[in-house]
Amino acid sequence: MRRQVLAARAVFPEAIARLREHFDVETNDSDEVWPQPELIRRLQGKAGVFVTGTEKIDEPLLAACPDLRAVCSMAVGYNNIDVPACTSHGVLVSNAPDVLTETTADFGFALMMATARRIAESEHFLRRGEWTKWSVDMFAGSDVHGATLGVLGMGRIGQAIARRGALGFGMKVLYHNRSRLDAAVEAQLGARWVDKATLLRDCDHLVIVVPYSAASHHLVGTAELALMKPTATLTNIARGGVVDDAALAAALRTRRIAAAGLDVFEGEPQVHPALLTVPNVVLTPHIASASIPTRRAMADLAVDNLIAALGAGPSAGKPPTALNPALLGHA
Ligand code: 8YV
Repeated sequence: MRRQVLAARAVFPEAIARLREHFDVETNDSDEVWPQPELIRRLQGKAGVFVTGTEKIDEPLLAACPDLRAVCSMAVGYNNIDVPACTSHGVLVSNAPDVLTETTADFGFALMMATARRIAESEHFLRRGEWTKWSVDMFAGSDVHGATLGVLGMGRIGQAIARRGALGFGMKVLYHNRSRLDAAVEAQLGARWVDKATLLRDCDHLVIVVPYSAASHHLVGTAELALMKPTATLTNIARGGVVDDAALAAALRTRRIAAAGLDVFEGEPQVHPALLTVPNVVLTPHIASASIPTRRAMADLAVDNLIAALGAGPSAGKPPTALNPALLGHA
């Protein structure tokens, strides 16, 4: 009998077709995020599930879905999945690293530049019909080239941003990360490790790229914003919750820092109302990885993982990007 899997969000038809070569597939054609009881109900009898960053896979769900053997996500961040709980239930988990690194770094850089050069704010001004004359300091922002870039979180995406800054824009690159990079990698990126306070104090443009966890909750709040230059910008492409959005909105309103670019929010898709009222912030709806080729590659990688995790396809038993590979062979 063919095994059953669930695709918990709508995804490219080609990805679903690949799953259908091996499994009976239930899809989410309305693409609504199912409430937890509904997700649990639909997972009954399913051996695997294709998820995105919007599904919560936790202990109660796992306890209620005893047939589940694989949870394969098309996101690189997996704070929505309790991996240790999955492991203890014998459920293989995979994420989607690497395929989105460069696309996400492009977007982080674009958001940082839009923030520094006040692109959204000036566009809104133009659309409102308020542009009646040129003036010398109209929407004058700060330079990106030659400035000091601060990267908070130096994983794959952080490194790709550092490379863009150093090689493309002649930026001085500082970074803070729990673990330091090898000296050779630091030299290649032209990046220097500093403690978090020094990073906040010395950078002109802070880009946040740390994964969300209890340890990174509100990593940047009032105290950290107080250390930054009043001319500095902050860009968050990591996860909502890494930045205290209320504190950031206050810092933007009082011009404690110059501007911010945000692609992720606490409680998204809700956005802190105070952020919607300050002009010096560029807001985007969690789209840093959203180029068509990259979203296809992310979906394909999740499908590869799901097929292999459930013992089918050419890589049967060897899902390429498993997060709890100790379970391999038990799927
Ligand atoms: C995704 C992301 O768009 O990969 C991640 O961790 O945050 C984004 O690339 C989203 O989570 C897809 O589910």
